[in-house]
Parts: sequence; C-alpha cells; structure tokens
Amino acid sequence: MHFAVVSLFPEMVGTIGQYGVVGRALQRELITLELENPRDHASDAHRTVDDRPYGGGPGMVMKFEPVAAALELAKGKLPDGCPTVYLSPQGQAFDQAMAKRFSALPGMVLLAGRYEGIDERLIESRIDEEVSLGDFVLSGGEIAAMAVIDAVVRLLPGVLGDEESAVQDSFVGGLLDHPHYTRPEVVAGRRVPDVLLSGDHAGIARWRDKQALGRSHQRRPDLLKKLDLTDEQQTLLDEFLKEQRL
Ligand code: 6GU
Repeated sequence: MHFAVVSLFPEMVGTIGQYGVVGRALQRELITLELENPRDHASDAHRTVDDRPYGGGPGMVMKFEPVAAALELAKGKLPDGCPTVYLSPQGQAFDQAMAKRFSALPGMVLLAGRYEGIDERLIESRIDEEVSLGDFVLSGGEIAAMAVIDAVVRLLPGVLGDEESAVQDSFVGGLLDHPHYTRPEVVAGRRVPDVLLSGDHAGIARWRDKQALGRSHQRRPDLLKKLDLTDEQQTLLDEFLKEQRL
C-alpha cells in the first residue's frame, strides 16, 4: 500500500517509518511513504503558506495554492484510485471499521493541517474524505495522520506475524480486548487467574471472551449497544456480572 502525507512538518511524520510494525513494513517494501511539504510550493520569497482569515478572528488559515500544489505532486506519486483524506476535528470519527476499509485501498494521500485550518475551497475541491480521531483538539493533523497509517498498516496482509495477528486485537469483534498476564505468577500481591495456568485451551478462550464482554459492558457500553450478542455471549456476560456481584 502506498501512502503520501502532505504536511508542514514532514520530518515528524517520517518518524513513523523508523519504529516497530510500520518501520518493518517499510523496510520489507510492503508499504511506501512519500512526504510533501506545502512550503516547498509557496510562490513568494518568504515561502508563505498561511494568511489571515477573511471576516477576522484569531489565528491563521492555510492558503489554497501551496497546499493544492503539494497535494497534486503527492497524488502523482501514488497509483490511480487513491483518495485524499484530510485530518481534522470536523471529520467523520475514525474507527477500526474505517481502518479496515482504508486497508483495501491501493494507497491514500493524507493531508495534515496546521493553524486554524485550511481554506474551505481546498476541502471542497480536493478532499474526498475528512477524518477525525475523536472529540478533542490536536495542534495539527500530523499525529492523526500517523495514527491512521499505523492502524491501517497493521491490517495489511503479511505485516503482522502469526504471533501478533490482528484478528485478536481490541475492536475486531467490536469489543475491548481481554486482560493479559506474563511471568511471574505473583506480583504486587496479585496472582495470575488460575484458568490461564490450567492448560485448558477451551476454558481459557471462554474466560477471555467473558472478560472482553465484561470490560466492554463496564467501560464502553456504547460498544456493546452496537452488537447483537449471541446467546453464548449473553451467558458469558451474565456470568461476568454475577462473578463481579453487580
Ligand atoms: Cl484529525 N486533527 C486535529 N487537529 N485535531 C484532532 C483530530 C484531527 N482528531 C481529533 N483531534
């Protein structure tokens, strides 16, 4: 899959290619990452990329022309059929289903804004989709673009080994993940749950499903409301709640 990111801080975005899962995917040429800086497309001696908002008010707005030129160059480096996505708090909420949808694309151009935002006419004429990480404000779209790339790349075939397979991740079944434990058996006065030491693989899978359901119920009832629980899942959740005496 091919990514291109348009950003005033391309070095910041480039760091995702230096670490972990995304770093390995880049080294193995499972993905490519192009970076384009609107400042390299400014037309004046000061390399101006922002200007004051029409109508007044605080802050600055990113200008149409340098961003449009950077987007055009970025898009030209990717295969046909790659959408341009603008990261902003006004976008549709990013989630695992959206990551999955993006992972089926040949690539994507990600536009990271700074300042108060980008000239609306750029969004209307050049952006296919506007995406937000959630209801809070970042100083720029770079961290959001990096988050989207990370979430998408780990879903690409061959990126994760069998050991770290994404099928068991949080949200894949629409639920939170179950708790995890490693050695020693007792730490901070707390024992590992007995079932995890039992070697009973069916029992372990059942316990993990129960924990995932219980934690989702307690911490993210909004997630559970979106699911139609099977009879087995409802039984596990009822058991969890009884065991918690809730
Ligand atoms: Cl995508 N951008 C910015 N600037 N802030 C955000 C965000 C995006 N998602 C949540 N907050």
